[in-house]
Amino acid sequence: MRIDILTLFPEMFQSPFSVGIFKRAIDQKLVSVNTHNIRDYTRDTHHTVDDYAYGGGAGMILKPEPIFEAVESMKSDIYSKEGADALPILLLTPQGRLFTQEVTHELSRYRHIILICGRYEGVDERVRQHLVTDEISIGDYVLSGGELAAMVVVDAVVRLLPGVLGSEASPLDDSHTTGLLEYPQYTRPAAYRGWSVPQVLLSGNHAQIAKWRREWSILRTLERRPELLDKANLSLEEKQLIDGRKQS
Ligand code: 6GU
Repeated sequence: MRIDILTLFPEMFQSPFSVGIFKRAIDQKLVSVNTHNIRDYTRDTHHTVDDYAYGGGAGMILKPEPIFEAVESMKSDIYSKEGADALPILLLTPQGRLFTQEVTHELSRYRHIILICGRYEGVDERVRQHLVTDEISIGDYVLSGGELAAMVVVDAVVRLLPGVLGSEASPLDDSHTTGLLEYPQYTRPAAYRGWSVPQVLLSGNHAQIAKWRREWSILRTLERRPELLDKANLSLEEKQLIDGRKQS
């Protein structure tokens, strides 16, 4: 997968992509992440990227021309005109569609995506109307710019790409993919400061362990995020477990 990021602050993206699974994915060429400075696409001597809002008000607005030109130059570098039509061009903005695990799966199916980091005060509306194909928000709070949100999106999408996680870990088991939160996890030592690991996990009985984990996933979801249970795939027995808990 190829990911292009348009930003005023490309230097923000250096450290997250130079460690861990990201670095490995980039080194193995499973993904290429390219940042582009919007300022490089200005044509005036002052390299102006923003300007006052028509109608007044505080805050500067990102100008349309450098953003359009950056995206267009990228498209013409890579595609014939038709090929670029399906290319997702995503604007990161608090006004966007809420980013969920479903959206990560959706985005992970593209061969190429372009992310445009807005800034909180705003982006000229013509970018929204005539350039971007979708707008994404990572939650109901306000960040000073779209950069951190873009990193969140890229992280969540890249770890789903084939070969990025080791062979054992499967993104299909993730919280929010199963619709349930994760069960409690332990590692050695079996007893620490008198706190013991649940006996069943030491038993070697895989069926019992799977049952214990599934139950804890369900109970933990019930306790912390009950609204997720509506979408989870539960057996009749599991629904009864929940009803039992609700009544007690
Ligand atoms: Cl994508 N951008 C900004 N500036 N703030 C946000 C956001 C994005 N998502 C949540 N808050």
